[in-house]
Amino acid sequence: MSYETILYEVSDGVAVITLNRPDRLNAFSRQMHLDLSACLREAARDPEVRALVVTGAGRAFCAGQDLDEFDHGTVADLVRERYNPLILSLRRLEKPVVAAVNGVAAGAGMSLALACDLRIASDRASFTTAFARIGLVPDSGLSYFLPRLVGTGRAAELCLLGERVDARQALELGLVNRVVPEAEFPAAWRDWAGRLARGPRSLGYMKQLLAHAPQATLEEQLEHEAWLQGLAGATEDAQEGVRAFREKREPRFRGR
Ligand code: T3D
Repeated sequence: MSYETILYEVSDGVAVITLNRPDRLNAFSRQMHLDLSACLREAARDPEVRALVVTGAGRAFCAGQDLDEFDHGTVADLVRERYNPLILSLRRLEKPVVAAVNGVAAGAGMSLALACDLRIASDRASFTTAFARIGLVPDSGLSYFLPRLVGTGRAAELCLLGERVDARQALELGLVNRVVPEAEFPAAWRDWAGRLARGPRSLGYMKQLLAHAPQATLEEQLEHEAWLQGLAGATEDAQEGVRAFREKREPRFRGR
């Protein structure tokens, strides 16, 4: 299927979602919300898709809400109706999602990157929470993910002062997993995505496990691990993994 504001391409098990409003720094318009949620549904349903990448066209990753479409009167409703379901659908997707942060990520664009499972950044990327500058509070999960990634003190600094951090600072803070030079960036994120797409079905369960941990007690988390280990252990991929180990060869996972 094709989309008005998003490029969507599937190859070798990887769905690449490119936010495609480069003249607005890929800011979220109403149409881009509709397109993104539709293509996430498509990727979730498609058994060929085993990993996803979210990136941006042009020089930005995503500049958050399109401020030309901003309406002070309906802001809470828009957050509930558009951003919250988007963040939840990314987190509930049982397939790993990589944010390939090619440029600036601001406001809900930064939230989008933080809601992904892994973040790889070009050395031209930067991050700004941006909300303070326009008199809003963080939304789309930013206040949830940011302290978990960087700690509460640094999260407060990034939110209250709203300064823009470059890719190197983002790596030091733990906002991103890896930074690569611009010239090597597409090959680097494609390599990560390819490795995830060739991974076992259990990657989806791992994602659930890690999401469950921050609000669980040790006892609850141990039980959650046991439950998901039961599901993982029953997959074809777990059989293949153990068989391949015994046969001293690389496993060939099928995502089942
Ligand atoms: O109701 C609701 O929807 C609530 C939900 C809120 C969620 C949010 O995301 S709120 C936060 C919204 N985002 C921002 O406040 C960020 C605004 N943008 C910026 O601060 C800067 O543009 C950047 C830091 C992202 C990048 O700066 P820079 O200097 O690299 O680029 P620029 O020159 O500011 O922007 C280039 C163009 O993109 C420019 O247009 P022009 O002059 O070339 O015609 C600029 O207006 C446009 N642009 C950038 N961000 C947005 C945007 N246009 C609309 N909406 C934007 N968010």
